[in-house]
Amino acid sequence: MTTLVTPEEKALFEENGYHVLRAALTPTQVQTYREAMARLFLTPDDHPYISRLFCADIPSAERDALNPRALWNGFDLPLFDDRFYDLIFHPTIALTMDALIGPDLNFYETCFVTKPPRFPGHFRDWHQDSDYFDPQTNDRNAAVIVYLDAMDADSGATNVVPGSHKLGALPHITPLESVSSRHNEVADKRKYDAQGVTFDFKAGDCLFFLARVIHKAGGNSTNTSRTGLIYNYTRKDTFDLGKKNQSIANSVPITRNGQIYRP
Ligand SMILES: O=C(O)CCC(=O)C(=O)O
Repeated sequence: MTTLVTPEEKALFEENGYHVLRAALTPTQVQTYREAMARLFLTPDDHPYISRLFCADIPSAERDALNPRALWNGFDLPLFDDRFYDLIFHPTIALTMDALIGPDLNFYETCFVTKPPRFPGHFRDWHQDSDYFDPQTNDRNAAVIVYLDAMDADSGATNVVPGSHKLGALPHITPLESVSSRHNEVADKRKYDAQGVTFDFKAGDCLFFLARVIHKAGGNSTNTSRTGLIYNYTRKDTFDLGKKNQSIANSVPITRNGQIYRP
């Protein structure tokens, strides 16, 4: 098996809490998931699981024609398209995650985040994903963002605060701005602006980061939507000590002994 993560990259991941992998998806694979997202964007209002999808408050006239409901976030993606289930087992992604937080992974949660045209930089502001998951038996819970569109500092690229996983669990609040995600964010968020770093992502690139790393979605000042698929994995001995996460595919075995698990 090819080494997907070098010892130096693993050491940097433990130090900074994140790892960038370029071209994890082929252009054909990117197209497959873009088509699945295009279908999800057209989910009708009477779909039984519509409550798993969230709309941004964007006037109809300003919406992206391909995303008429102005969806910006959604969970449990396999409810909407089998292709989102397949992605969980993508060998390059799952085995890279195994090398970073494993050995031996189970699945935890699926979601997407779309940054529509003129998405504000504070809309999905600084937070730790672990605020939704704590308490867990250990910190081996990490997300991978799979970029389906190019994103840079002006078009929605994710920002991370290097080393911030070492701060432990920080207090979170509901955003105070009138236009916002209404999702949890760190209480004193503006102090992280100067510490954040971002990247120039191409479609098919991936960003892996521990659930305790402080991160945010960048603003999008362009005229086109930018989407990332965000999948969380845990090491198999990472358990919820509070309410059990009941997301689709939660606790499904993904890697064992350095290989993709196949029943
Ligand atoms: O899409 C991004 O760039 C980050 C989104 C995010 O952090 C989240 O919604 O938890």
